[in-house]
Amino acid sequence: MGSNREQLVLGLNSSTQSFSGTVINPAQGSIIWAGRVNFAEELGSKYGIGSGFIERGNGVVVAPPLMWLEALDLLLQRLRESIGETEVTNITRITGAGQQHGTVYLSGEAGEILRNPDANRPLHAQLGANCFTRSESPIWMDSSTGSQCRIFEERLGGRLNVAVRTGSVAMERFSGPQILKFAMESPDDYTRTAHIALISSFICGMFLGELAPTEPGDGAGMNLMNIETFEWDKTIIEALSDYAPQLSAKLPKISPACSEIGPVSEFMCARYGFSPRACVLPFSGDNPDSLLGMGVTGRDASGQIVLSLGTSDTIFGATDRAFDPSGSGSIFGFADGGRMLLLCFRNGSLAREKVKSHYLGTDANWKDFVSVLKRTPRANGGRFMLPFFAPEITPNTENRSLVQRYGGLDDSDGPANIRAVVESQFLNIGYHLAALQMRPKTIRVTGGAAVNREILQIAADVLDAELMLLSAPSNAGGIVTDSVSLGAALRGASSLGFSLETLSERFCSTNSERIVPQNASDYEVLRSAYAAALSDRFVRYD
Ligand code: XUL
Repeated sequence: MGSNREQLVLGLNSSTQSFSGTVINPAQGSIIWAGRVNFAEELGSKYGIGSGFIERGNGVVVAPPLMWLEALDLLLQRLRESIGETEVTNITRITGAGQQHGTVYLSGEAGEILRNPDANRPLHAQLGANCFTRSESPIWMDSSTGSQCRIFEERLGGRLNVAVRTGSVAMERFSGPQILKFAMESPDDYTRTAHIALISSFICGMFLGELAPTEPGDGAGMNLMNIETFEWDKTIIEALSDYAPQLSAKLPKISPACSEIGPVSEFMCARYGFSPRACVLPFSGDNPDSLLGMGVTGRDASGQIVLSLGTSDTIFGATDRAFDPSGSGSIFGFADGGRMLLLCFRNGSLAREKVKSHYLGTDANWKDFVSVLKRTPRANGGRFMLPFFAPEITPNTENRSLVQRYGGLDDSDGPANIRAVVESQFLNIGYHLAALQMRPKTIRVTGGAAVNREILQIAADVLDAELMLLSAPSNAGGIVTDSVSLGAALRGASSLGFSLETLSERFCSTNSERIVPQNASDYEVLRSAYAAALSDRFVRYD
């Protein structure tokens, strides 16, 4: 084996709209490669998807697992072409993350094929229809399982008890209610299902050449894992067994996030040039790995909050809490063995995108959007909205969209509506942070929209917090926007003997740009008006 200095680590991110990867040299603190396959641009017409998913109506949102495999094939080919065969053989750890909560339903045949695929053909051409008991996977945007959530609550003695056991109240997008719905609506297909993978463990299995375990970060996004023991909760599984028999046997194992779970498969070595000495670690959820990629680890971790402006907007940080009594926050396992808290706002980039094309036309770009923000007044003359164009997760709008305008905001006034969406999204985030008694003075920010300084200034002012961008290691340039694949790579590197703290110091420099709140007091009136509008519509449970 080469010395520690030559060993590279590959971190992957199978997210909602793209599949990306980062290769790092942990000893040198450098990024060797970063690449991405965009689903809509590169595979959209083949799989009939728009922004990476398909809306089937009634809150059902799915994506085809074969698309993720085809994107992985493209990404790994690009990796080899770009860094060359020798560097690929220097990769000794491989891991990654997936969009959370989504599930893949596999028949007994899938395991067989995975063990011995033909290296001359990509996996998506070999895992045929017989391997899946359901050709489309429900993803985190699905909000169709309200009645299954009620079953969880009834069977487990109420809403709060589900949260105490699993770290989250029963949530529509979580895998447990989704699995229950599948078992109730398609019992024969459920019976034929030998294995239910998370999106992350499904991709991990491609590297291992067998069905892969999950870990406590992504496992917690199912409402099936006990948040104290990090094992499947037998009481819950038993309570659901008349609807979903034999569930334990179908679930992946749970391994620690930083453990080595086996060598990379012969197929992966033959097809993409990996070395047989490369080890695979469990794949995690995109948010847990993003937390690591944003440098939150170690002794001072619990005060650090991250805002990720992606397909969804999310807020998360390390925590000692085991559940959130208000029901909005979710607790997941974190790679350092502890826990993290997350709030997920579904109407993130897609809602910003929607108003952009509605008011500025489908050809408009983000520059046009920003120029509107520049010429509209801060706090919008008191105009704001409940900006939930698609069913929202926080607050839970229960499978309905909810757009309501206030302060004389006129639907036909494009510029005022564009500003209102951005401001109101951050008013909503601030409202829910305050409900959790969280009033961070500094927030680390990442995700695609983090490149947009005008949006960040509004966020800093509305949230009354300083925003901190992480600079990518100098050789990679720029700021960290794919903190997920970077975080996965850091987790992989921890199994080479580097501590997470050392990796964080090397890769997650906070010594970069800061966006300071300049006009926070301008938003005082809007903050209270938003809180009043929201509490008018939503009952809080705490
Ligand atoms: C988190 C959540 C989303 C997905 C997609 O609970 O649903 O953030 O992980 O990124």
